[in-house]
Amino acid sequence: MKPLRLATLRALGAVAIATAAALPAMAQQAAPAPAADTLGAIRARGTLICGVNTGLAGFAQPNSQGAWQGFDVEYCRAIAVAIFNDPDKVRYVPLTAQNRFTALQSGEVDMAARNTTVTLSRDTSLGFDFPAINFYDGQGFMVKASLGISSAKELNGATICVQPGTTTEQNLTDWARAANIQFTPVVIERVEEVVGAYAAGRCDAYTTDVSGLAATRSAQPNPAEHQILPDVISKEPLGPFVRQGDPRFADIVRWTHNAMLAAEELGITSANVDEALGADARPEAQRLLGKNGGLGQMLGLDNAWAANIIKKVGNYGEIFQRHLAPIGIQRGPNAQWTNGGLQFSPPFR
Ligand SMILES: N[C@@H](CCC(=O)N[C@@H](CS)C(=O)NCC(=O)O)C(=O)O
Repeated sequence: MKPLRLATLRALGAVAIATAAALPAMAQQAAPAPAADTLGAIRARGTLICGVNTGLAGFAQPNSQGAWQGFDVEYCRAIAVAIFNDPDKVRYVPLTAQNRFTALQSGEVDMAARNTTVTLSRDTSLGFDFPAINFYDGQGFMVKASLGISSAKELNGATICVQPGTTTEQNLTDWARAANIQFTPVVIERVEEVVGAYAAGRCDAYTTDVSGLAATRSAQPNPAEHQILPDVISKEPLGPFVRQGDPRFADIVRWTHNAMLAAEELGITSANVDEALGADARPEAQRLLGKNGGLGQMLGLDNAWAANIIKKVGNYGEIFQRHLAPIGIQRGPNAQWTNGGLQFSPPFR
C-alpha cells in the first residue's frame, strides 16, 4: 500500500510541495519514526486484540458459555471480519474505566470498543484517535424509586456513587456547582462495587452515562425498583478508539462503522445481503458491497470487506436491535439522520 499512497500523493503534487517546504527544518532533525502498522501486526498475529468493558449488559459481557457479546463487542467482531472475514478472530481484554487508556497506550490492545467519551484531551494529549461515534449519550442519575424524587435537582444533600477515571466524575462536580447542589461523592473504582454500593443503599444515587444506567438497571434483580431520572447533564459521544499515529488503522475503524450505518440506510441487512450482492443495482450499494469502485482496496482490505461485515455481524440497526433494544434503549439521537437522528455515514465513493 505504501508505494500506492506515495504515488497518489505525488499525483496530487503534495510530496513535492511538502519536501521543498520542509527541507531546511528536516535537515536538522533525526529521521521520522516509521508509521505504526497496527493492521500489519494484527495480520501477522492472526487475531485482533480488542479492549472491551469488564461487564456492561448490552455493550460487552460474556454470556453463559463465556463468549463476549454486546453492541461494543460487535465492533471488535466487525473489524475482525474486515481484516480476516472471521468475526471470531478476536481476543477480548476487559478494561476498567481507569486502566483503559494505559492498556491502549502500552500496546496491550490494538483498539478499544468500550463506552468511552470523545474529549479533546483524550484525542490529543492522551494520544488517541476516535474514528467514529457509535453511540450518542449523556450523563444521568439513577435512584431507588422508593426515594420518591422526580428530578436530579432534588438531590441536594445526597450521597452520589461515581466511578473514577471517567468524564462522569468531572461532570458531576461541574453540574453540582452550577446547580448549587451539595453532595457527598462515593468514589469506587470497580463497576461491580460501585453498583453494589448503590444497591446496598450506601448512596442515594448512582451517576454514569444514561446507557450505562439502563444496562445496570436491567441487570438488577428487580429493575422496576430503580428509576432513571429525566435530567441529562452532559454530552457523552461514545466511540471506539485507537492509538494516534496510525491513520490506516483509524480509517478501517471509521469506515467499518460507516459501512454498518450505510447498510442500514440502504436497507441492506444480514438477511438480504446475498440477494443485494446479486441484484442491487443502486450505484452506492454496488460500491459498498465491493462490486464496483475498489473501495476495500483503498483501505488495504478485500473489496468484499463491507459485504462480509453486513453478512456476519449485521448493519447498525441490527446490532442496536439485538443488544440495546432488549435493555430498553431507544434509538433517540442514534437514529439515522434520515429519521431525525445524528447517525450519518459519509458517502461510499
Ligand atoms: N463515558 C464515560 C464513562 C465510561 C465508563 O467507564 N463508565 C463506567 C460505568 S457504566 C463503566 O463502564 N465501568 C466499567 C468498568 O470500569 O469496568 C467515560 O468515557 O469516561
